Amino acid sequence: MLDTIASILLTASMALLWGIASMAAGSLPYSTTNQSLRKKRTFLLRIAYAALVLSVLWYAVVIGKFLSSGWLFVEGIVKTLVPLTLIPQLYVAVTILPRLRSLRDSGGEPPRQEALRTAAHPSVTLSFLAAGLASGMSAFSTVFAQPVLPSLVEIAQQVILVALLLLVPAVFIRWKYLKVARGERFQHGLVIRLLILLAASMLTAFVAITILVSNVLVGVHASKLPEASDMMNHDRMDEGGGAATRMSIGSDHHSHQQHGNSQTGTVEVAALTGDISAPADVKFEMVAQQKTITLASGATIDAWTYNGEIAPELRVKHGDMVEVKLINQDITSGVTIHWHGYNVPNAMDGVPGMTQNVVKPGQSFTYKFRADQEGTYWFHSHQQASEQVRKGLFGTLIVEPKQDAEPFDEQITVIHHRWKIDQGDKYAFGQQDTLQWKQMQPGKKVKLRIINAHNLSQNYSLQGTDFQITSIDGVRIQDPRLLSDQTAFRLGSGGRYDVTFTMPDHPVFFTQGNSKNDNDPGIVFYIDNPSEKPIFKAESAIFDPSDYGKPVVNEVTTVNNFDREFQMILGNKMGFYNGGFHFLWTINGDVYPRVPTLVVKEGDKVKMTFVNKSLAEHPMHLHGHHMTVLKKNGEKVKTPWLTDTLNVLPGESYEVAFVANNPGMWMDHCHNLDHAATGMILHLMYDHVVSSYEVGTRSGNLPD
Ligand SMILES: [Cu+2]
Repeated sequence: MLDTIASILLTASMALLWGIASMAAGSLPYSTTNQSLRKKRTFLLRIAYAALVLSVLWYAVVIGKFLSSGWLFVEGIVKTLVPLTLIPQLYVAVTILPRLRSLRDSGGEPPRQEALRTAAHPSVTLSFLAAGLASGMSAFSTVFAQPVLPSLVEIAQQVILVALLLLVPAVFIRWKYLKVARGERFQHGLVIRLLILLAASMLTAFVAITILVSNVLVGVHASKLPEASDMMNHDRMDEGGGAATRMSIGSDHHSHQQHGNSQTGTVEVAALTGDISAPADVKFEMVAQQKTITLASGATIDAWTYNGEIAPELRVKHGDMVEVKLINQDITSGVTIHWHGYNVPNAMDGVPGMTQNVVKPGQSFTYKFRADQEGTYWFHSHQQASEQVRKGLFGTLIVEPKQDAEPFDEQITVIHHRWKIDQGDKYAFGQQDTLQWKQMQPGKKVKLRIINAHNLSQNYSLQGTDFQITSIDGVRIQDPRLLSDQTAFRLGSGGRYDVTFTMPDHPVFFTQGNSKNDNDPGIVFYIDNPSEKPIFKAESAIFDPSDYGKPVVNEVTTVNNFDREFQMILGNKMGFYNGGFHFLWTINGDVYPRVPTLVVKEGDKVKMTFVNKSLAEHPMHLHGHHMTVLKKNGEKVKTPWLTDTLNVLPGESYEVAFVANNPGMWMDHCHNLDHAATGMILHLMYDHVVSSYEVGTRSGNLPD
């Protein structure tokens, strides 16, 4: 963050100084006396040295970033902006500045022809201008589009851009030089000189605007999402450096053949249901419907709900065969149910256009799967999820242990959401948007199942008691140590923690952030006096899962050679998505559908590296698999842990791994659903899986 601000300030100042230097250089040939030539030259040299010092500082910032955060954080800059600025500046430092320093003082008036010729030579002003443009483009890029692993084409585009912008000034500068070379003196007064400068500037601006407008038009057009696309038509594939897959070999796969074929070994997504022949142990019905909901404070929301409720709970036993019939009553854009973090077979994953067609009003779809993961999960619609989840199309899925009931006296599910009401945003635990008071006797064991169901990452705190975090994203932590109430914990969007404590002989307070406001959601556990709240103490630490409990040991924690390795640089830029101009959150510099699809073979051990170079947190959610976190910021974590939604903070990098053991086509996206809605999405695809679903407005399947 600091390095980004420093880079912006430094490159912008460099651009300014080089701009002043080029204007000063342009005025050298107008000198009528040796004294004025000398004065202008001295001024020019000072400005140029200052610009060079700033650029050295900027390179130092880049080197500092490399040393502190690693190569992946600077690769894009080093491969584009550094050479772009270094080349003209080196040229200035090595050839132009010595020439200007050696301008001979002829001692007479007016200045000698030779000195004026040297000063007017086009290479002088043009190289200053080039340095200025390169610095300006670097500042622009740092603000609007941090470069990520540029291709040769992109580098060529930048060089051509600089050349085009220099075209008009070059014509003027050369005209002046030829005049000086012919021995003509400049008689222009200040007004004429300003007019010449104005004409040159306006023509250059015209070129710049033409380039900008054509870029915008091309960008708008190119970013429009097609009316229909299927997942088989990705032009861009990333095989993660592993053995060739069916996708690159070609075969029948990439063509129009879209049905499973036992001879070629391909299988259709719709056939990936898992074994659901057994009768259901539990059956539910979920009716998607619009409903006006009143929050605890009295505020009302025009919600979109399942069963007319906020966060209905599905509670089942580990091992149950679960059947959920989704019926859409009146949600016009259609709905689905995605089982967040639950690694169901692909056909049950609830992503419209990938694993099923969206369920339109009057239609239904039945999900059936074995509840073979115990723990705290949630579900939500994956059709235009940024809007539908915000409006309330979500619920909780609690899978209890098969036999022994858990030794808790009280289990509370806290689904944290942010509602849009007329007055703005309102945080709530489900429907409870104000403080709740719960009586609890000392010695009682309490379990909070905390789910972050809104888009922003959130700190939580439990005041007045030591506690344990007993599971992360539904997965139990072995030997979790006690944490003091001075430890806050942070959940990215979609993430879940189970938090347990034994009620002490004084009140306990669970709250979002460090809110002391009674109009914010929170739960006070009291003994007899329902008004006494613990005095809030600011936390001094934040829970770190990379050093907690017993390390996870599994198939990917012990391998050194992965079958495939993928890298995802999370960034931001100003750009276009589906014809609109947005502040984009990018993966490897691009947004859906231009981010390559990751292709794996069943059984592959896969490593993924997330590098967050952007200015925001990104909870990265991979469907269908839990990821084992192996490294954080380049260092092995003490306790590898399992997650389905890894919150990556700005400046952080993580290495995670998983076994490709759940064939299908899976989304992998940022669970800040507003980020996903403008393209922070990619896909993971097994090379033998084919699909006949399509995404786009034609089918109405809009799976962000
Ligand atoms: Cu994001």
